[in-house]
Amino acid sequence: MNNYEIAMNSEGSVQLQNENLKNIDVDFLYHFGIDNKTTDLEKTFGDVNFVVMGGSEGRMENFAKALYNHLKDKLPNLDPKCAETDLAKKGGRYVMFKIANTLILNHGMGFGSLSIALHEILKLLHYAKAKNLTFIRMGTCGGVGQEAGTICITKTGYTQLIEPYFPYAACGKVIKLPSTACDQTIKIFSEHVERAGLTFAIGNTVSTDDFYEGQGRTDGAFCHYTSEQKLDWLRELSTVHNVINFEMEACLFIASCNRAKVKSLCACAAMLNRLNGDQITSTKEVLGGYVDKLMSVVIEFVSSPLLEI
Ligand code: R2B
Ligand code: URA
Repeated sequence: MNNYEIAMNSEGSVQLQNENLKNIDVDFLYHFGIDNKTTDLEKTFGDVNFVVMGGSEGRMENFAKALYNHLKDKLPNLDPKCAETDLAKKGGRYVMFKIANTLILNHGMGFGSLSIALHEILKLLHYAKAKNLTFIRMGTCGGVGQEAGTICITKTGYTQLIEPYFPYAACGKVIKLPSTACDQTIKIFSEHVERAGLTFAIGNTVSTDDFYEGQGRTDGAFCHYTSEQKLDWLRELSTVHNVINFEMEACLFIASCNRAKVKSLCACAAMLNRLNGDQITSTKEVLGGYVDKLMSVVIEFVSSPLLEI
């Protein structure tokens, strides 16, 4: 079975694999402060086709505003309050906005908070009977042989031990979930990036539990290896494993989407080239500019089916 077959199901709806849910009268999506009894999920979320996730609350709020501004004159029925209405406010953990066909939420840093957000958003969209779904993670990363500003698009998410799957631990056992993203979605998205005139790379992403030693940095509170050992590892990742970047979520993000049989895409703007250093020293404005350019491409990508571009 190739990755495209893993990621697809005929109607693009979320395929949950949990018989226990049939015996739950009301499912409380605790971290969103939403349940499937007091909210009509089908009415509120049934038309969602894209889920755009990223780490920070502020970035996702900005993305919601930018998508709203892009669509407001073209879609006259768009709720003028949608970019200010945080649908997960009651949960107090994440922010969530719905702009036309796109659900936008933050996932925090690392696998723990991402995993919770994914369980709950996948259940929410299953109850909502949403179809033709694509999940996008829009983030930042450290480039490996890629210069700052490069859009790094993940083919396969790797563990920090350079394994091409996500090792999901439950009840004291590990299951290995395939973590290769949907080729066709990568192709369509990279055409949008190309049209926007941005530099991009498609390759493998190492998703780590840690920003410092986990990514071979020498500037953390601890470091038990030399700069030469670090550089040997980074060069081996690039030349032997076609690794283009480090971040902290792609492997689980893609694996969970594959498990639910929905399409997924991870695109991250590089903050630096790790072959040249560890510290991120560019100004906030410069770094923000890289993320803004990525956001513009994601806006084109999610709005093109609506505007039939
Ligand atoms: C990228 O940036 C964050 C760490 O600074 C982390 O969430 C990630 O994947
Ligand atoms: N995010 C990461 O996880 N690593 C980097 O180097 C930059 C952003």
